[in-house]
Amino acid sequence: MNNTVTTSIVDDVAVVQIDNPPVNALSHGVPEGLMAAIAEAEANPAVRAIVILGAGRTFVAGADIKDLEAAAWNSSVEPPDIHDLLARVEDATKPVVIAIHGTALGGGLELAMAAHYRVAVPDARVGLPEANLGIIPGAEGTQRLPRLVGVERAIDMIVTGKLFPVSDAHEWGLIDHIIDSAGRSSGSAADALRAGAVAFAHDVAGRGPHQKTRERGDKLGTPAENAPLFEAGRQLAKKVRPNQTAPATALEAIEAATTMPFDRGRRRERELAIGSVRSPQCRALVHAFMAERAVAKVPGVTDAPAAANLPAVEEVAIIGAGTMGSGIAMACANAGLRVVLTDASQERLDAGFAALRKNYDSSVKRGRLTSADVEKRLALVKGAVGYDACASADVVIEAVFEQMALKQQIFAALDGVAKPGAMLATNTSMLDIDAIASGTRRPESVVGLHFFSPAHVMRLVEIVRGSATSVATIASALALAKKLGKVGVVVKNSTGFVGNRMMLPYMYEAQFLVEDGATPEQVDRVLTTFGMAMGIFAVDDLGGLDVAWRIRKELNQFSEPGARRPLVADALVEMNRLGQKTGKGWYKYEGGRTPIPDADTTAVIDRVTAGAGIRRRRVEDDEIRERTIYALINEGARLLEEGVAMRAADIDVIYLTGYGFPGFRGGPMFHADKVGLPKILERVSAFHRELGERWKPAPLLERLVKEGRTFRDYDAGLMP
Ligand code: 3H9
Repeated sequence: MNNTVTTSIVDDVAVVQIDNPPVNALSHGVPEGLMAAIAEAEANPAVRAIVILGAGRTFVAGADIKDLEAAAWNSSVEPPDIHDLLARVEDATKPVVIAIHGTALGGGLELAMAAHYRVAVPDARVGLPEANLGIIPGAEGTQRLPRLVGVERAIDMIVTGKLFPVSDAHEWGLIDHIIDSAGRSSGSAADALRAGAVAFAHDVAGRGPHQKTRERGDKLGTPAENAPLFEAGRQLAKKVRPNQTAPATALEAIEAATTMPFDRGRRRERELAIGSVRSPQCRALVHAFMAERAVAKVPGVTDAPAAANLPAVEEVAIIGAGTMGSGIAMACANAGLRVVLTDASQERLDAGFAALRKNYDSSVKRGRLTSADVEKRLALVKGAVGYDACASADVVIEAVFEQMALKQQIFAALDGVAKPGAMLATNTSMLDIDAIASGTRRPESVVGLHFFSPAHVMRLVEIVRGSATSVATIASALALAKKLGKVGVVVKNSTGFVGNRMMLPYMYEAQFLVEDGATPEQVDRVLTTFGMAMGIFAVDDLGGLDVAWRIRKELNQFSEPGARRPLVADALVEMNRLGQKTGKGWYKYEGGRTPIPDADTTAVIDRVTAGAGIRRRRVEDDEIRERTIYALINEGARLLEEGVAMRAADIDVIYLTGYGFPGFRGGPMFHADKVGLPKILERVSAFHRELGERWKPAPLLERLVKEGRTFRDYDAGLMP
């Protein structure tokens, strides 16, 4: 036995506990420990049943993702294989009961399905989220799940990768018993789980024989019954995971469960699982998982003494009840924080509350919240005109127009109102944090919290560190993002920070491609085929063409001699074709949100380019993909070198969580490594020669190529 698995005997039940923080992953040593514990319990005549449970916050979150990562990158490393453990559990001579709290995920649920019984506390959840990592459930999950819940449900669980409440799982036959601790007057939830599981195990010990899942076939259906279910599964995969390979592979494995005896089926699953682990998509998605967790750790901030004792955040004041302000209010109320939403007039405040109410109503319509939930959340939000109501807030978030003078005026006023130590945040997406902070006597408390629209939905928050922002303020901002269920990425103050600074060259390159001869719909098709959630022209129409137009003016962009200006975009704004809000932009909209290609846009493009002497030509899809995606990457390399982004992986997280970059490509910088930096540099250099200075290769890109290194090496500190 090892120290991650320990056994205690309670009455006639052996309680085997897995203690492998933080989430009891099945790392090396855990399966071995469990097998030894089962052998010992079988040999002990005083034991009649075995309970397996997890210590700490959860049951088992699956295979250790670090082991998966090692196997994904190195073909001489075997992917985790727990077949021996599963067989040992299922063939145990005494009944094995798995007791679930927190979550049973991936290999954790697969272990549970090999046991004879599964019990859980009411708030536990279960799922097979392997597809999120680009792999299939490879510990016999594709074989046992359809036996327990039927083929249709198994397909849904595995393709979506969703987590389900145990009440559902109980209904489907996946969980045998829910431990109701409501009547208990004392003791912790862990005590309730342990006591409930022991009582259940004691009870079933006398019953026998104990069903082995692998011997069941009653829910597997016939080929004729299953054919339409697999077809529906393929359609579902296309819809929820477009371009991803793991769901189709998983369907093949589930199909094997329905056509082969268990042992052959599980061998087929293993072959398919190994293929999925070795896939580029697995590498990319595991990178995305790890990177998302790595951004929460900022050297010099989260490990600093100041981060150990942060003041609690209970109340947030928001200045500006527009789209962003009311979205942020909703995000805060959803996290249980008290909110004071303020604006300069009652009229604007009323509009903000109306927007808040509308968003909540749509959550109710979609079945995400009950009316009672909504009322509880709305009760947390109070309205006020003027700044005085910000006095009791722990955090003040300014979310007004992008106008420096107005923001400076607000921060100066806040200085006199906000309580000492309060975080003073601005939701600016472009402006200089230091200039905003300069009007206060407490620039150390000023930070950028760049939320993305709609703020109650989008997961990304860029946390912008000004030159005076204190370590405690940054640490508090990270903690706040986590509390809101968002991914906070710390970046340095710079025009457009990371996300928007990369976005502009990407967007303008797309516009130049259209001027050169492509169409908006061709560019958008190439980008969505690449995997972007939306095409850039559809995005521009959604946000409004006037946004970038204002930025062009405010920043005096394209003023350097010889710079190419986006002429068509300017012309569309001048014609008041601002996008969805005016019914026309790059596309036209007929009442809905669906972009429809518009002959009038083509006419504008023809007129403007002819006037500028641009000879339009046929533009191939490859050129579109390279000029847009490589523009992102080249700018990303500059941001890294300037220290605006700390790590290449931070840029990836920003693009994955805020800009619709496809997870299965791991983010722009990860994608660059995969394409190969020499190839990227070669194309960027060619564009530099053909298209001008905007394509000047980033010095870091040149350096990495010269040294034969990647962005991943750069992050690992592997620079010579
Ligand atoms: C699998 O099981 C394959 C099988 O089919 C075949 C096997 C033979 N391993 O997310 P959090 C770490 S594939 C290692 O911030 P939360 C995470 O890195 C696996 N580490 O917490 C972080 O570390 P740190 C299928 C893991 O409360 C810490 O735990 N399973 C693993 O918001 C806290 O994580 C999954 O895909 C792991 N499996 O959410 C489940 N999981 O503190 C993936 C987490 O150093 N995990 N860590 O930054 C999750 O969905 C969430 O982490 C969970 C907790 C819901 C568990």
